[in-house]
Parts: sequence; structure tokens; C-alpha cells
Amino acid sequence: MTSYFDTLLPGPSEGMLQGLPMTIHREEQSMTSTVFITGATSGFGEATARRFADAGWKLVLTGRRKERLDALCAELSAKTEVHGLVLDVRDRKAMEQAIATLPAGFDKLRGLVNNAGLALGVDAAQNCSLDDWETMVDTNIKGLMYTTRLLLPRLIAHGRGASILNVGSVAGNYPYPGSNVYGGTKAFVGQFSLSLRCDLRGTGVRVSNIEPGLCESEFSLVRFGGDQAKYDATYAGAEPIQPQDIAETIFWILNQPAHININSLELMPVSQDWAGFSIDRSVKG
Ligand code: NDP
Ligand code: 8X3
Repeated sequence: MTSYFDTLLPGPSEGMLQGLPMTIHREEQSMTSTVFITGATSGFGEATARRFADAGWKLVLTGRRKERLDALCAELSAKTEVHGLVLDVRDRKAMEQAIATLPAGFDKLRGLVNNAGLALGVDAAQNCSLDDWETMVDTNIKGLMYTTRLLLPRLIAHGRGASILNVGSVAGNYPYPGSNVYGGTKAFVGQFSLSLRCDLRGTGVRVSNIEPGLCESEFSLVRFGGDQAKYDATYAGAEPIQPQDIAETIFWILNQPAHININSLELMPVSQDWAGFSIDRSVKG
């Protein structure tokens, strides 16, 4: 019987394993283990890049902050081949050009991690900035749409064992005050992921959506406009999930045997649960 762990073994030559199911998984892994990760300059994306580099996967890493990207690429180049792309996922033309000109050796993908994203604010809808709403839609929906569509041929070229891993959120599953457009964009990610699976029938390409709850990262600094006190209050006493935990989860999903698709995976820290329905008791009876 072959376990998930067999896919991770560096093990002996294929000749020695002839006839074992393990051989099949090893071949799938060694064909082209390149993963394309958006938003690798911090948080989940950076931790995921490190996790895959440790396992020897080749990396294509993207983000807007050049200095951070350059530093990460330089560091991880000691472990594996790395190609950095300073890219704004909202810039369709730049994305088209960068992906069309991926260097040889990075052109066939086994993994796409659609991670780049953000939330801006927690105001009630009636007080929100339309600019912020557009930024979230352009990044979390349109950016993810661009990478997916542009990279699909390269994932299909890899075929069996390839994966698209989308980073959704619990905010796509449950409403809370102030989640409005952010939650809407993550609901899109969930539904798009399921629909993609239908379209990719027969290609061998898998699609997964992870839906994390409270995780500690710069996400909350971005959301609160750099307000460190609000950041600290968000995580105080909660033992939130860490980016390394998410990286392990993503690595596990992409390394499942090729006949298994993790459709969706929702995860929260133990400290987090649901608040229950709220009732406005100021209404006159
Ligand atoms: P971070 O803020 O630490 O990381 C976000 C990453 O996205 C950065 O690398 C940033 O890079 C990149 N990014 C943002 N906008 C763009 C853009 N326009 N073009 C290219 N890259 C962009 O947050 P997390 O790691 O926590 O978030 C990663 C994903 O996880 C997001 O999609 C988020 O919605 C989701 N998520 C986060 C949770 C949390 O509690 N932290 C929980 C559930 C989901 P740069 O600024 O350099 O471009
Ligand atoms: C981030 C998790 O609960 O802040 O997607 O929306 S939450």
C-alpha cells in the first residue's frame, strides 16, 4: 500500500522500485516540480516558497515589493532554481508578458498557488471607500483570474499530478460585520475553484481551495492601514495560525497522490469559532 509519505521520499532509483505503486508517484513528482506562487513577499506566500524550496521544487515567485522579492530569491537560490517576477497581479498586460516569456525550465508547472490578496478595512458597507472595494476585486478576483487563465495551458501540459491551490478564506463561507466585499471576493474564489474542477475533467489537473480563519501575518496591518495597535488587538491571546502552518497545509495538498483532489479545506485556530446570529433589539415592537 502506498501512503502520502511515499511521494515525499527521496528514495532509491526507479529501477529498484519497478512494479511498485511508489514508482508511479515518484515519476509524477520528478517530471517537472515547479510551483508558481503569487504574493511571495510576505505571509503565506513567503512561507510556502520556503517550504517548497526545502523540498527541492523549482520556484516562480511574484510580488510587487522588489527588494523583498530579490532578497527571498537570492536566499532560496542556495536551495533550488528560483525565478522572481516583480508583478502586480492586477496588471493584466504585465502578467501576460511575464508569463509568455517564462524562461525555459520554468515553463511547465506542477503547481500554481494563487495566494496574492488583501482585505482593506472593516467598515460597514455604507461607510466604505469604493476605491478599496475596487482594489479588493481587482486583486482577489481579477488577479487570481488572470494567473489561472494564463497558466492553465502550462498546468495542463504537466497533466496528472498538477494542482491549482487557491487561497480563499472563512470570510467566503460566513458573513461578519465589515467582511462585505472582502468576503464576496473569497466566495468567488470558492465557487470558481469548484467550477474549474468541472472544466478540467480529464486533464489530471487538480483544484483546491483552502479557507483559513484567523492567521497572523501582515494581512491585518494592510487591512488596518498600518495600525499596529489594531494588529496586536486582533491576535491578542488567540494563538492564531501562523504562515508556516498554512505552508505545510499547501505542501500537503499538492503532494497528495495524483488520484486525490482536496476540494476545499477550512481551518481555524482552536481559539476561533462562530459568534452566533446577532439580533437588533432596538426595533420597536
Ligand atoms: P500578507 O499581507 O502577509 O501577504 C499578501 C501577499 O499578497 C504579499 O506578498 C503581497 O505582496 C501580495 N499582494 C497583495 N496585493 C498584490 C498585488 N496587487 N499584486 C501582487 N501581489 C500582491 O497576507 P497573507 O499572507 O495573510 O495573505 C495571503 C492570502 O491569504 C490573501 O489572499 C488573504 O486574503 C488570504 N487569507 C489570509 C488570512 C489571514 O488571516 N492572514 C486568512 C484567510 C485568507 P506585495 O505587497 O509585495 O505585492
Ligand atoms: C482572513 C480571515 O476572518 O479576517 O481572510 O476574514 S478573516
